[in-house]
Amino acid sequence: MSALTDLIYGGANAVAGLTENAVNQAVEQYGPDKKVAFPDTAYFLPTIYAATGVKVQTLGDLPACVNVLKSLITNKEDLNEALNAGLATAVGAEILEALKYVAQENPYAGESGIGFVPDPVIRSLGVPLVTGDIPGVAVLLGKADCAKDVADIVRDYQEKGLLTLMVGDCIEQALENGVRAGLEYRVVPLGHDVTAVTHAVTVAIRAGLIFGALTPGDLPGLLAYTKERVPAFVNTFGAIGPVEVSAGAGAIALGFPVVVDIDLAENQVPGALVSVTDHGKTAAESLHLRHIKVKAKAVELPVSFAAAFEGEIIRKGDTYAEFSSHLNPTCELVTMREEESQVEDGAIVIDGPDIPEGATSIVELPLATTVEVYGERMQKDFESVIERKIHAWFNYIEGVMHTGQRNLFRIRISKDAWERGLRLKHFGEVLYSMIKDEFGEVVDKCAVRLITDKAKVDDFLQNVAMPRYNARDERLASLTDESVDTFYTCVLCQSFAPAHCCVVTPERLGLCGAVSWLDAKATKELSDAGPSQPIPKTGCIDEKLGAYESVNEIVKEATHGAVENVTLYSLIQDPMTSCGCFECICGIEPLSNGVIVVNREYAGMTPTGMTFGELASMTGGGVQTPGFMGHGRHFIASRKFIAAEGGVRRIVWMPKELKDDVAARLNKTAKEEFGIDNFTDMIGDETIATDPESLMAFLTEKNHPVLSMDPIM
Ligand code: SF4
Ligand code: NI
Ligand code: CU1
Repeated sequence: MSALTDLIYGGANAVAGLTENAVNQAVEQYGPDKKVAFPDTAYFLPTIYAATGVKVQTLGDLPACVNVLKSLITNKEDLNEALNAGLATAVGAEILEALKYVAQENPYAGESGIGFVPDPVIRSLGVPLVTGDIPGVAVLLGKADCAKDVADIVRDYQEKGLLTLMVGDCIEQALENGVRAGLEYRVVPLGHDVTAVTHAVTVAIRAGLIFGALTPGDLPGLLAYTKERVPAFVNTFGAIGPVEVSAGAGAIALGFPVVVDIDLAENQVPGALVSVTDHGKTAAESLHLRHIKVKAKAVELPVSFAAAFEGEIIRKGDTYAEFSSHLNPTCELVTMREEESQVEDGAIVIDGPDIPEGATSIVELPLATTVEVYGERMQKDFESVIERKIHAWFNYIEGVMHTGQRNLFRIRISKDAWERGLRLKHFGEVLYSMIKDEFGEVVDKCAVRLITDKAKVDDFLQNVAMPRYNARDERLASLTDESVDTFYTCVLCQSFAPAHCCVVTPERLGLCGAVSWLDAKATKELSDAGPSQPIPKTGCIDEKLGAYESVNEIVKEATHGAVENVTLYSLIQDPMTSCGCFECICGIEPLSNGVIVVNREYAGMTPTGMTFGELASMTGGGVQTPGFMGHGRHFIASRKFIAAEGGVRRIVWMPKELKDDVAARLNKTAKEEFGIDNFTDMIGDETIATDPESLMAFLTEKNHPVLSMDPIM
């Protein structure tokens, strides 16, 4: 037997033995009826569920899984057979980790790792993955001979936008060398035991279940999905024993190349298991092996500039300078100019005092971030599309936090970034470079002026920015589905959900919440063959349902025949499909005859008896599930929200945070469309009821309009 297959089988057999013992012991200790589950998932033990279709719910379900696991270990001298044994190791690790959750409610409390990654987190990664903001996922395992090397590699991945998942002592090695960890930094420590690698594996597997509409039990389908659609790879550090090698074999079986930092000599498997002994080359070689392309950086700064820093929070005590609407006039505005000569391309001007050097307390300044663009194909409608990106771009700067938009925002620059040389002019460079990079098709010329003179900011805010915001709001309010003759598709999510297509209309944004009709229109202008294509509004079949021949035709084509009929406004009749990254889901609440709406962030129970995760698992992967539908937050207050079933009047329950967030707009819609006052006061939330009976009592007390409506189905 070759040394490699020898090692794989050795590890797989060892894990199988450990798993069998642990399962027997747990059954003995807790009894076969004891529940076993990972937190916040609708996919049971995901590897077992996806590979075999078995829904493990109690300890008594596990012995049969152990037998399946053992049957995968054939000990035959053949690399593919050995890779299957690697899958057995993955299953064993999953069971061993699940048993930790039987013994303790949160076995990872007090650990530097987070353990199991909940479903909503995976859903939230959908959009950045499809847009290439997260170009790939790195799984780091083990302990390197040099801690600083690990930190350098993680930082390299971070700067390239990758998501890094870490298992083992490499976690401390990175943290001790200044790497900041957390989902917001795209660096997530999973745990120290080698079995914690299962928490990386199930992320890939659930991606298939959530977005790919995989049939549980379809193992070949699963392996094809992870290989083709999940851009992950593994780096191991330090000496690796049989267990690590067999876990690596499992990764290879899923299509993820493994780069080790020891010399494997003839045991390497080209394209799949590779030795890179120079840590300086680990990252580049890994990306090459997985064919991950990283967008070239459009801008050079004294600090990092990457999507990985988007969620970074800068506390007051760490702040060097701040531009805050609470203390000073502020605004940001992108305006289009009609004449080429009006815009001096590349001009970056600071109009007013710059941030002073050597300040001993927080510098507070006014700021008007003004951008003027000219382009032959530029349209006024694209101003807001570009302007909204300022938030993301400024946040990409390491050591900078941006919240808010328009005339209400706060920007903080950290002391650390300041010391490293970040200055105000760099903000101008970021805007110029990113606008040229992302909007080059429509922007020929671009000039940035950062106004910090208080009187000038005030003047600009009152006389230029506010009137422009108001004009845009009027335009948006007049943009209805009736007023336009074109809708748009968005198929960006097809890289994960091949059968999914969003139809974006002025009153119905994409379900991820990130693509409005204006965005889709701009996307079409930016890239002719891109993810958004126009749908002429022709061949109306049923106005109330929002059924159009043209929509059906184009969606059918865009989904390669997977979806034949789609309505724009119905939850029941051919509802729009879901990919998996929806912000909210709505579903029928049968007792009240209404619908509940739940957002991804809400982890508690709903009156349907299902959590967000469980509801979400009912739809996704481009499948139509009448009665359940993913949608964007903003859609809730739309006149078109399930208009075919009677509109927003059907909403009977929302988590409190969501209800409060949409209250003003939702109340306005309810009043305008149905003459209902203070509608949200009639809608339940988790502080009122989480079961249908108490909810019903509340609705009756409030005389909720749904009580006098026709049955929803
Ligand atoms: Fe994905 Fe739809 Fe959002 Fe496009 S609009 S990114 S397809 S969820
Ligand atoms: Ni290659
Ligand atoms: Cu999506």
